[in-house]
Amino acid sequence: YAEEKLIKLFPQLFYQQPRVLAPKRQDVLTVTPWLAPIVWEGTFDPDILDSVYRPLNLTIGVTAFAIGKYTRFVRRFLESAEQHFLRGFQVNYYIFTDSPRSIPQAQLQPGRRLAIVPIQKYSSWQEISMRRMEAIHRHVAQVSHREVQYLFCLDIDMVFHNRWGPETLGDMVAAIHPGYFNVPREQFPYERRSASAAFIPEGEGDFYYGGAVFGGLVKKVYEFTKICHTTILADKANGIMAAWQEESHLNRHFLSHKPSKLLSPEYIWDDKKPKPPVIRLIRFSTVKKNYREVRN
Ligand code: 5GW
Ligand code: MN
Repeated sequence: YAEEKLIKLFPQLFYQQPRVLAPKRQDVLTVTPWLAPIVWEGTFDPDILDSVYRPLNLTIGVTAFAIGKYTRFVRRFLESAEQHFLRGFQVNYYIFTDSPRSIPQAQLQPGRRLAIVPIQKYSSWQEISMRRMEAIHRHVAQVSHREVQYLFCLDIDMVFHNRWGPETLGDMVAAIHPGYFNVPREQFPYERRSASAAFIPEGEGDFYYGGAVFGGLVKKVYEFTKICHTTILADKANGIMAAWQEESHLNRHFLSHKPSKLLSPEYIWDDKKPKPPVIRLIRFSTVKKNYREVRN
């Protein structure tokens, strides 16, 4: 009996020895110059990661906004997240919406809950994108800092297709934008006007990160969203709107505050793009949407 119990407490994992001289991926960068891992399929063992993180009894939060017609994306987002997002972990979904009645009641696995966060309807999409950072910051302060240890902030017009596990957890996590992982930094669509607080001059920049996926320790996300909201407001006071709104501010912030972990474009793909061979697996991807229809 004692032996059986021991095995249950310390399940022995059998796996191949990691080989110092035989890296699993040689076709992609797997660590940044500041020694943050870049998460790619093939670089990690899902079973080891699960066995490391399961005993920590974590709860992971997800924020996503569903304002106006974007409530139509909630069902697929949640149903696919139940299949693939941190399976077997406790998860709180926080759906920020101007229309709580339009949010479908999803069937969730045990230990997982959906919380609807009512917010006002903003007059324009510029306003929506400006207020996202503020709303997340406020929600962390008021609610989620007590409920979760890690928080991911995701676009709602996306679907999970494959595992998104604890390999994604880190102090501050950013995702490499699928449109720019293979282009020189001069071509990154950073904000190039020096009048903006999001300004990045040519010759600078590490990666182009997507605004649709970021996360980290709840305290780090709290600080990060505060700073981004403040720089967005500073621009607004000067009558300037950065090229890609909060994404531009996020990129500026991560230039001087390097993320501790990067997700490869597997974690922020775009269904409109053909899958190149370096992307072995698409985990989370934008759904095709009729921009005109959904945004009017
Ligand atoms: C509406 C018009 C233009 C741009 C954004 C919106 C919009 C965004 C909206 O009406 N309602 C809404 O909930 N959003 C939230 O902002 C969604 O969570 C959405 O995923 C996120 C980012 O906007 P996207 O997905 O339209 O931006 P892209 O750059 O991913 O196409
Ligand atoms: Mn989107």
